Amino acid sequence: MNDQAARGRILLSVRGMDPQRWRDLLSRQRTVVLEPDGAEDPSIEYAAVWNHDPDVLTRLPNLKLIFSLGAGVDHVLSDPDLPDVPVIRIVAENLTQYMIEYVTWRVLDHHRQGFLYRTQQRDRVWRQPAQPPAGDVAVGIMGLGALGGAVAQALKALGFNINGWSRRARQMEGVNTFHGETGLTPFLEATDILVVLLPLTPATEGIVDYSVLKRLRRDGPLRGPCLINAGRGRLQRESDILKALDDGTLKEASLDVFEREPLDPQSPLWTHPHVFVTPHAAASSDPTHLVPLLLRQMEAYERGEPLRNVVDRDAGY
Ligand code: NDP
Ligand code: OXD
Repeated sequence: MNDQAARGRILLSVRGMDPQRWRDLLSRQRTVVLEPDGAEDPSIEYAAVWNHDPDVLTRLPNLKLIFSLGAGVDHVLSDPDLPDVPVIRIVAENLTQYMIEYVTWRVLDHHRQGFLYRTQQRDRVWRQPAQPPAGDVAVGIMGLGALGGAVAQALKALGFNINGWSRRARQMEGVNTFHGETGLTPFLEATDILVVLLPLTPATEGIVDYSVLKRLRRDGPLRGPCLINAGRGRLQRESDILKALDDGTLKEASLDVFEREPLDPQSPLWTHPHVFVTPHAAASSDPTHLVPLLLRQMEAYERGEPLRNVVDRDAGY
């Protein structure tokens, strides 16, 4: 038996993204079985999944680890028959860098009045509106984890004031931190641009609703609060966002994620003049960068080393 054949095999179960590149790269070191093959196969020890079919994992008698092919794990934990083995999520420099770029781009567009300038250009209007400095603007980040924490530091370096909200108390250099239920209102009231980088869990589902948008700072330098959601679509109530935009509670929104994806062609979000839509593209999982991390984790596990980035199933992320 050659070295590759002796190693634990990987089941790749992927919906809504092309598995080919993942398969090619993983296959350089281990045998990969593409679902629907693999049921009852005792040589499969690992599963690498994105929106897998719920029936699949329970049928693997020797499954040892489950890898999410993304940072979020709501798609894994929603499996009612999820086997009781560690679930590993992605934390990677490359993914974090993409998210820093996306959020910085959207924050700067709201801050530097991109929506207004695009309208002015369309109408051939030559007018310079007042521009507040970044130091007068507060960006509030919901979720201060691997992504939210890195985004906070990048925006801090640009001169924005940064507020951060998390589940547990956190200290972070240069960030005004808030946590839990009691920290939410003071966090929102001190925020001009709200950035959502939370995981989707039972505690966070639907959290970005009208009552949250209503509590954002109304008399800030941008003349109205802005929303950026790059976490998960089901964190937000889209009807509440539209209501808040239309009654002036919210000035503008950049949305990368939606309650239902792909976004319905009939959704008014597509054409709303104060909404910027991207198709869940803020920080896509790139197999070239991520497969080596997965393979290294498998090797470390086989050497008996501690696992990294293990999901806390009770917390849901
Ligand atoms: P982490 O698990 O590292 O961080 C999650 C953060 O959210 C933590 O600060 C955590 O608090 C906080 N949090 C969780 N639950 C609550 C709660 N109930 N109340 C307040 N704060 C809470 O996740 P990442 O930063 O790696 O990723 C965040 C999310 O981004 C992913 O789950 C995924 O859904 C999304 N994502 C989106 C992408 C895209 O392309 N649009 C790409 C990649 C990820 P605490 O610090 O106390 O634990
Ligand atoms: C992720 C995502 O969770 O792409 O990584 O949304």
